[in-house]
Amino acid sequence: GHRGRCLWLTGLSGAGKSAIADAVEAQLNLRGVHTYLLDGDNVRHGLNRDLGFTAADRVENIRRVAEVARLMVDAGLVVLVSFISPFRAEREMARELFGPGEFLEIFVDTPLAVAESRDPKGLYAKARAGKLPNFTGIDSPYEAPKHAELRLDTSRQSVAECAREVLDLLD
Ligand code: GGZ
Repeated sequence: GHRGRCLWLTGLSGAGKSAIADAVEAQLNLRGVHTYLLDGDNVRHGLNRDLGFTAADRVENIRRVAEVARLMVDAGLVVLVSFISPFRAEREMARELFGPGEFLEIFVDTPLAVAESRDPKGLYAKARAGKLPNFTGIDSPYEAPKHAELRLDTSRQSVAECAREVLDLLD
């Protein structure tokens, strides 16, 4: 059988985390690997509906997500975690919940200018206009990983190429 793993994607809004996670998950499912995708859509509307985007709320958001991922990895799943997760300390806390080789940190290092130019939901424009405070990359920090297992950049590589690199890392 397959051993559970946590694939932790971190990066700015609009960096391409969800697209890469979706592509990796589809490939794993084709191979019969059981996966679960944890992201804002299924977590911030349920388990973490009490949390917003202050620094303290992001810390708690990531703490709960890491604990849920830990449980799912115990159950043997390959868990894809797709959150900005902007703070190094919380990503390190997440890593420490896992055994050697179980936690793979994937830094989606698409430049801010590119992520901002995509702006599919108009959130960067709102943030620049001062209508959305604490926006990551604008007036809330993003701390880049120093020891990520993989660094990707969707302005230089296609989503399919990024997904391939993640799958190669797993094998
Ligand atoms: C950053 C925000 C904010 C603020 C709402 N800052 O591109 P999206 O829209 O779909 O993904 C972003 C998502 C980030 O939530 P996370 O749970 O991943 O963040 S964290 O890990 O920091 O807790 C964005 C939207 O929520 N969004 N307000 N102020 N992104």
